Amino acid sequence: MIAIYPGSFDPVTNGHLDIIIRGSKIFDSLIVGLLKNPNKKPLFTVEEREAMMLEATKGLNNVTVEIFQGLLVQFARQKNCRIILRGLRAISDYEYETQIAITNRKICPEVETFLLPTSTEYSYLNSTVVKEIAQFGGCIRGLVPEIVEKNLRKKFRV
Ligand code: COD
Repeated sequence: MIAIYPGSFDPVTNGHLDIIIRGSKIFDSLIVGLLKNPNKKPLFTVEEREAMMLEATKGLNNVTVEIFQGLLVQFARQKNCRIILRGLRAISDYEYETQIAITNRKICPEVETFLLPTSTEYSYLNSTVVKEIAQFGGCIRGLVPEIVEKNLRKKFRV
């Protein structure tokens, strides 16, 4: 069974990676779908985010990384995939995640969403917090893959 793990991944954190590693053990193949959203101004370009994701997932044989635009369910259809995998950190994520899941099911009933609770050590972590810590010179070791730590330092010149 194929699943898509979609997101902005601006940038990928060890919390995302935890879901990818665990998801890769559940599904036969896992596509990490990186959204290219013309309405948003991310810190990293989609190509930079893709390069970091490829490096972070390079040991995982059944994981591929792809950029998508437009509706997630259209991307899922193109890939012949009926499962969307999402991570759940806290109860605060629940509302947002169920809203996306129900919307996606409304527009494409054959697609189901699987919510995987995060490992406790990453339950506080998100890309925004990581960027803020890095911007002001704080230590982000252990929160993100090495390549992301290196690129954040370069971006913020710290
Ligand atoms: N531990 C575990 N999981 C985590 C952690 C963590 N520390 N941090 C984040 N996650 C999970 C998130 O809960 C999410 O499941 C996933 O990782 C990705 O997170 P983000 O923040 O990178 O991605 P989002 O939430 O910005 O992604 C939103 C989508 C790209 C899925 C959404 O905007 C989308 O599908 N857009 C396409 C347009 C569309 O189809 N719209 C209609 C449906 S809303």
